Amino acid sequence: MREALLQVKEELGPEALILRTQKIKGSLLGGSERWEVTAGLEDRFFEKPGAAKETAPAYGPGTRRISVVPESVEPAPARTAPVATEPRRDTTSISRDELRALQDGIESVRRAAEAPTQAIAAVRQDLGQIRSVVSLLAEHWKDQPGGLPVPPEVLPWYQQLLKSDLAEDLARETCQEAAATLRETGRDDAAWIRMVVLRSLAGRMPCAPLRFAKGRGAASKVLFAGPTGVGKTTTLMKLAIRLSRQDGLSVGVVGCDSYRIGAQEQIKTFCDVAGLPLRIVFTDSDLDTAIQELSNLDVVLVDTAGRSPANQVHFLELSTLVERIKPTDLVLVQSATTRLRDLSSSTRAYRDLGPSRLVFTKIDETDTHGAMCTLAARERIPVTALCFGQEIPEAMSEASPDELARMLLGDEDGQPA
Ligand SMILES: Nc1nc2c(ncn2[C@@H]2O[C@H](COP(=O)(O)OP(=O)(O)OP(=O)(O)O)[C@@H](O)[C@H]2O)c(=O)[nH]1
Ligand SMILES: [Mg+2]
Repeated sequence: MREALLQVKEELGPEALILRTQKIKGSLLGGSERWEVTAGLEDRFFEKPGAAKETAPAYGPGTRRISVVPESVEPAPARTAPVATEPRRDTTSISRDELRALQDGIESVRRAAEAPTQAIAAVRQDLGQIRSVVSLLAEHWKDQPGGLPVPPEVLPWYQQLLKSDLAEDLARETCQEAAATLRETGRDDAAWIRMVVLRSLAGRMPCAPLRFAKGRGAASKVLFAGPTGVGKTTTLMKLAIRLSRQDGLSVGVVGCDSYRIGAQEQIKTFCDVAGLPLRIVFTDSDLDTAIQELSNLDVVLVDTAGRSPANQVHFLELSTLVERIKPTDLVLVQSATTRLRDLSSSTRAYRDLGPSRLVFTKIDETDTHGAMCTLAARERIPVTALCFGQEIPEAMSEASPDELARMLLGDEDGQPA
């Protein structure tokens, strides 16, 4: 019986329906006992799209009658007799084992037939849930003054930007501008929508490299400032190596951090290894001398102690230092792991010192980069470099608007998560 059912599945597939099973006894002339299973497929499996429905019985075209002789009861000599003779059928007697085998077989065929149906049911259920979430969202936005914040075609990107912690007003303006461009171009395929959103976002990200002239005779002075422990000294070291090794500039370092234990060791070890001239300063006159001595180099990088903007005495010291050095560029270093509120308040405090560039560090330590992008866009201080690790100088790249935008939107061919 099992063999017959397996043959049914093999010939007609898992959709096969068992119409009838019958045990056929062997005849006196030598025919062996066997099972006959009549199975069929619904007409839909045979219809061509658009073909007129026939009046044939529902299981007509695919119906098969399959007879199987059970191995255990096959008598060897019976083979000699012609099998063309119609066997005598007895549909009344069936053993308990045979009945169980029959039920098992029917059950396995039923399960096989139901498997795709269950998968479709699961997808339907998921779709139903998604639909109800979307309608809940739409309901929520409907009650907001003005309805949806952005047109529906860019709504998923708007949500993606919010998820990456970009400020709501920036996300909304970005997507509204993108939607206006989409309307103008008349294209609405997914890749194009992403491109237009990326352009709109990149346009809000101010970036500018730091470039220095060679052999000018007067050193450009670049001062690094920022909150404690954000990676000022590490960034300075990365830049020092880049400028000296890659750009071929003569670079000197001034260490002004006499505050933190180990700060001088840190920068001294680095300069020894990198072969760069270093001056450690403690007093104003030390500072004047150091700057004077290194003034014939192309670039002098000045490391300062981390200062909390909340500590007014420390901050005053830093202001005095900046006044004295009059740096060509003041690089404000901020960590990408800091939340927007703190980034904004500390940047506001450093504003008075006139930062000309921003560097974001520790990008490797967070997946959400919206806060730092919001800061750059709002403060309009050009971002010059992005640092994403402790390795010197590898873990640093020049910042570009496209790169910042991609950090929020995800991969090239990706869609909103
Ligand atoms: N993961 C990661 N760690 C970094 C990055 N930049 C710096 N660090 C690490 O952060 C720690 C502090 O770095 P420093 O360069 O000493 O920071 P700082 O701002 O000079 O610190 P203070 O001078 O004490 O204010 C060190 O362990 C660095 O290796 C970065 O981009 N990613
Ligand atoms: Mg430091």
